[in-house]
Amino acid sequence: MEQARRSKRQRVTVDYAHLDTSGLADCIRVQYKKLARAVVNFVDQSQEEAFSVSTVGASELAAHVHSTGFGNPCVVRASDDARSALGIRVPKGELTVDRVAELVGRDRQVHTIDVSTQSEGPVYTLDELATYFASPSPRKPLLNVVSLDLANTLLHDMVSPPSLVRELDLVNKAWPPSQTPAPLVQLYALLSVEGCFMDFHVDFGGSSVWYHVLSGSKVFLLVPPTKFNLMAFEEWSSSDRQASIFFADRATGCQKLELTAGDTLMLPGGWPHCVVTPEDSLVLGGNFLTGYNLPLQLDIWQLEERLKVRSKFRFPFYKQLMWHTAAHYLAQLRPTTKVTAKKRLSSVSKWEKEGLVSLCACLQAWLLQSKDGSDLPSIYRNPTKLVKEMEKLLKKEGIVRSAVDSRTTTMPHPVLRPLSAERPVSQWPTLGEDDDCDEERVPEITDDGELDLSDEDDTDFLVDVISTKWSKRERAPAARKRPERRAVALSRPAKLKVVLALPRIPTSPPTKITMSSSSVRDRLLTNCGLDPRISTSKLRLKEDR
Ligand SMILES: O=C(O)CCC(=O)C(=O)O
Ligand SMILES: [Fe+2]
Repeated sequence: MEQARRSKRQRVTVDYAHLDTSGLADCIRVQYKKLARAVVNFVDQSQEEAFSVSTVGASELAAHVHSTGFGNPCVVRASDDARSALGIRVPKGELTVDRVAELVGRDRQVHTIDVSTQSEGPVYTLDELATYFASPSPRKPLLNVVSLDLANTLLHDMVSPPSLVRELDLVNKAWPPSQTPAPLVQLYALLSVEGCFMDFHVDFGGSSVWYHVLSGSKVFLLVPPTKFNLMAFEEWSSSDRQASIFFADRATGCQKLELTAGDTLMLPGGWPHCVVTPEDSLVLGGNFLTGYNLPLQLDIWQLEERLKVRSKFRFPFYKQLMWHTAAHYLAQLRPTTKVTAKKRLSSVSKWEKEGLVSLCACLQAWLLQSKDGSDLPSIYRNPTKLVKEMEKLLKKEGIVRSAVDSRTTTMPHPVLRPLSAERPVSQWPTLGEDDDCDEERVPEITDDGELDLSDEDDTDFLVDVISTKWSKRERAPAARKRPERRAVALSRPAKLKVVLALPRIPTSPPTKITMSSSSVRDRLLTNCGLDPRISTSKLRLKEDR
């Protein structure tokens, strides 16, 4: 009986309807409903203080981040003056998807993520997206928009990120205005319908994120970027079992964070995370690289290289930005007179200085690798001298250790289980009455004459679980609002250009990995000085970074 039942279960199902256009890899279905439920029901693991999420008052955020070097996620809860204290500006009145379409341009094309495959979905116009949002839940297909770039739109001029983000962002700090174009990834709108789930990922280039919920709610599961967790993440990202394994089962110290309207999250770079959307939500957010997180940012850049993440999914002009960053800090560190030297050195924090050691090593490697110097901005005539001078200044201060982030702590000896030992999502015991998605379904023919293999069209479970929780916490979730259905206005702001969104899709799309999991595993273990032939269940990895 059990045997027969199991044979009917599948880890993933294949969307045969799109096989010819997308290829097999893009058609792997993810059991997002079960994964989302696991996130919502997740019980936090014991935390190392260095890695726990801090709840801070809006007026204390900047001081907290500067005094801790932005090592842990910070959340500022909604309050009457939170936005103004953070320096966040949003349009007056309610911002609906329909209004976004009005302000950005109804014919503007947006990239979507198909939640059931975690890959690129159809391209919609904002007009189509507004209609999609106005349709009743559950929507089919389930689509998430996380990369609506607001640059050059009317909405852009009505919105500002937190002032701290503008202060930390290396593009603001170090990118010379004469060098165009600059990487513009600081301001996006995220439009997500009820039931959306974004599987574990690290934002591109190890960039940090600001994330302000305008309406609706979100549930994050955050994974501390310890050496162990990042190694497990790389292995999971490279595995052909990625779609069927809940990454949190392989990581340690995961934390759940629920956000409702008015809340703001500052997530430092390099933290793997996944996100559930329990109700239609509108979020403003963006990405930025900082001088506080250089070692981890560079680690993630290297991870993207190893995973062969396509340039379309990567932080734009990353190498150029790192050269400008080095030049910026060199100007800060370089003593001009004896009096100013001391002052200048103390204006650069210990985290930045440690990070600069990693940056120098990386720039040197890039110089050695580069055949044509194409990623080196032409304003740097003598890049070797630049790096050497920086190293000398840092050495003089006694900062010589390379690739070290002093905040990374020892976690209690996690055991790296072989991926094959992981129970696939499809074999989880049912978690609720409506849980039917582990059954392989007989394809049905839809009204459109298409094969329907969707097995996860009921998302109400999320709303139930979340609203029970909120009522317990006496924090009412924002009312579920649906944009009014109304006639599409024909007048469009004529001067608006259609600006293609910079892709900001997760660094490790499940479909594009070419290495076999066993070779990745071998290499990871070898990198850690471990013999890959030893059974991994016997290995204990020490956090020693
Ligand atoms: O809000 C979401 O659904 C995903 C947010 C996120 O992590 C991202 O866009 O990188
Ligand atoms: Fe993200």
